[in-house]
Amino acid sequence: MRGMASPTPPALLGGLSPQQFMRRHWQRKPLLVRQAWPGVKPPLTRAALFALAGRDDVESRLVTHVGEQWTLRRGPMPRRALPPLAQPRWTLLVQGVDLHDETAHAMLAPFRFVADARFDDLMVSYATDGGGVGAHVDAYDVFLLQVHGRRRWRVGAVRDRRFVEGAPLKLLRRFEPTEEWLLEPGDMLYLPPMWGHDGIAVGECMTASIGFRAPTQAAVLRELMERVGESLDESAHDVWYRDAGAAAVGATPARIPSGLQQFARTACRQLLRDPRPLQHALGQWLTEPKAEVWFEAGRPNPSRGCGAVRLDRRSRMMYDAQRLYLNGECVAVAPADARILRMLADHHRLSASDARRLGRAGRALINQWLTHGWLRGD
Ligand SMILES: [Mn+2]
Repeated sequence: MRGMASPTPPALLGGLSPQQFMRRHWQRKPLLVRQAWPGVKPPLTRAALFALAGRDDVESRLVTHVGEQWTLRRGPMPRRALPPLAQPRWTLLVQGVDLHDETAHAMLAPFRFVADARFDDLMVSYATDGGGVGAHVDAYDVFLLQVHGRRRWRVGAVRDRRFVEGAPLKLLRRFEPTEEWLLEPGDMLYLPPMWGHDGIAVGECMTASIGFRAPTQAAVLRELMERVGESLDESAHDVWYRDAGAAAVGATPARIPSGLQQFARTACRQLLRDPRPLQHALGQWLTEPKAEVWFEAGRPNPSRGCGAVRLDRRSRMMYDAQRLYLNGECVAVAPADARILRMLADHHRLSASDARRLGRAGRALINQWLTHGWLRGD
């Protein structure tokens, strides 16, 4: 990465081991780490970031403000839509930079002491002097890594979660910061979800936000129920509702019979008694590529040999006790192959010698994934 080594915990976490950090700070309280990443450089240049904001497969936002007057514009935006660099108080936010930039993607490696399932994206924000998005909260755990210039952060627990009415951004109506820090390049601030924060650029600056998704119960239910329904094995639930001996309905034929309600409830309960369909649906959902992601088709391994491979940076790969999940697909493989393919998921690469230990089915998967562009030859 431009000649700089990435730091590892405990240095990255100000002397805390990942275990200590997770126990004391994760989802609980902020942590400021001075020089978490000494010598850090922006993963991409300002010009490259602006170019990303011009693409329609990249999510970007431009926020400007004059006093209390905020303006939000959503991308894609051509370079000429961005204010001049000399103009203060504007910021450009580009989501999912890790999907588009190899250096940004490599910056995630030191943060893999948190489960991949929780990771969302790496956002890069560029701001001119005084730029920011106002005081707000996020539903995300986030590491705010200062990669260029300085930014002043004000942070505080939020009691009043109401927003300013009529503003294009969700700005906290009342924000009472209890801490204030000026972050220099290499400094990092961890924030748990729903902590109020307001970051204001002091001169031109760039910040990388490594964000971790905390799904809601509603999202889990919506996504999992749909998938479990789709994967339903009809034959296993080929049981008819019976109402032999049911009473005549008399004057209320439109009323839904309580026996039918009970039948539906029992069916759902029986379906969920087996945890596997839910686990499979969860794995598929968690590894589903984002809407804007597409893969360039690749080539399978030549001949019978199986060379070293690595996961494409856009691929999401996870596993549970039964299955492997890659980009929304769920595969069952024999235990010996599963052990090797789990290494691919954990390390994002597989050496040629490990790949050669795969059985025929495992090699076929590797070739299929190479063809999809989900894996790359190393
Ligand atoms: Mn935020």
